[in-house]
Amino acid sequence: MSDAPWSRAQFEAKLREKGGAYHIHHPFNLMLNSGRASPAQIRGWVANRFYYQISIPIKDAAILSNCDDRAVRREWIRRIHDHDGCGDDPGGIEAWLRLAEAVGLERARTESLKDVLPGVRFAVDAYVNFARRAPWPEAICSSLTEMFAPQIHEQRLAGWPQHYPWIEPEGLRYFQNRVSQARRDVEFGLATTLDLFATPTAQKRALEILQFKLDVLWQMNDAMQQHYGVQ
Ligand code: AHQ
Repeated sequence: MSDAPWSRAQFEAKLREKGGAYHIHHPFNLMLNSGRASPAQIRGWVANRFYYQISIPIKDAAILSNCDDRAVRREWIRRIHDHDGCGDDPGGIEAWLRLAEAVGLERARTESLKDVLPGVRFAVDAYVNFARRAPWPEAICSSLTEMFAPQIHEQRLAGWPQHYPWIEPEGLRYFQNRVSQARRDVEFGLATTLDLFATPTAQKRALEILQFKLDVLWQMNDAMQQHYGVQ
């Protein structure tokens, strides 16, 4: 690498260039969002992704526990409320359980984690354990796969109602909520990453961290494709 760091714009462009490896391009997701998934494949995806959803606030709490910057903690704690709920808002985990019911999964079955595949569990646990031991700026950087998330949520909202009319529309509320939450998350996470990864070595490290998280999401889909198949 040259001895001069990338400008903010160049650094952001390098991060966004990694979107080609985002799981929106995974065959299992392409099947889901093009209307080719069977009810069993959708139920499998919802049951497995539930493990990711309940792990996110644990991951974010790990970041908070490592973070000595009060201003960052004030921002980051909102993510826990987004998932666990706060006040009258039941939160994203509850919304995911509504999605589970909407696709025909029993709440108790979903919460039992009985359907969570080893490959999904290991990938999610790798993400949580990374956040536990990495310096908090690195863990913040790893959340930046959400730069690409609004598009995947919008794809589901646009396509699933006609692809899968058997799914109760109320179940899709989680995706609706995430479009704006992801945008807000990324605004803070990206600005923090662009600020704190300021040397050529640090910027290269940020790209490696983002690739790790892209691999986590990709591996989850690999495990689901292997188990539930793709047509
Ligand atoms: O629903 C998702 C979510 O709450 C989060 C939090 C964030 C993080 O902290 O890593 N990433 C993330 C993602 C969610 N949904 C995924 C999807 O495809 O529905 C996308 C995923 C991400 O892009 O990291």
